[in-house]
Amino acid sequence: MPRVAILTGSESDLPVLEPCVETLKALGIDSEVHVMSAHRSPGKVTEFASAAAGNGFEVIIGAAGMAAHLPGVIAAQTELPVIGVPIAQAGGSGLSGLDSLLSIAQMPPGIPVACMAVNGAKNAALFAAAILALKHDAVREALHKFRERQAI
Ligand code: RP5
Repeated sequence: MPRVAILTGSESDLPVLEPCVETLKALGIDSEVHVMSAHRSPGKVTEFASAAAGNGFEVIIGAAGMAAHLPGVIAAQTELPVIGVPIAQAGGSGLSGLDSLLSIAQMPPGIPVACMAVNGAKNAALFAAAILALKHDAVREALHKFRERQAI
């Protein structure tokens, strides 16, 4: 089963990420959620990101709010594709996620991060699935069925 790591900057982000976990599961993709911060636990991020490919992960989703450096810091330490989810929480920074959106989207040339919409957790799962579908037939079929089901 393909494996995705979901890393997020705080336990307070976890409710926003539920649709990501659920969507990956529905598509038959194994995922693990870990809380670690580019600012508060940089050593943990380095340890995880640099070992992720060797540990069998194929895609990493990085979610964070405010000055959201986590996805970029992950991407700097792995060649796996990294999908960023800017987080906006009720009562958060006051910038409604624009701060995290720009922090993730505006990566300098050389280290890309795929940036989803603010709180775009479900799309992060679907984008991860699209990447995995290039290699895994079961994911390609599951994604195809999902797209058929949501068609109106
Ligand atoms: C970021 O700071 C986290 O990703 C979270 O969105 C935000 C606030 O974190 P807490 O103060 O709730 O832990 O690093």
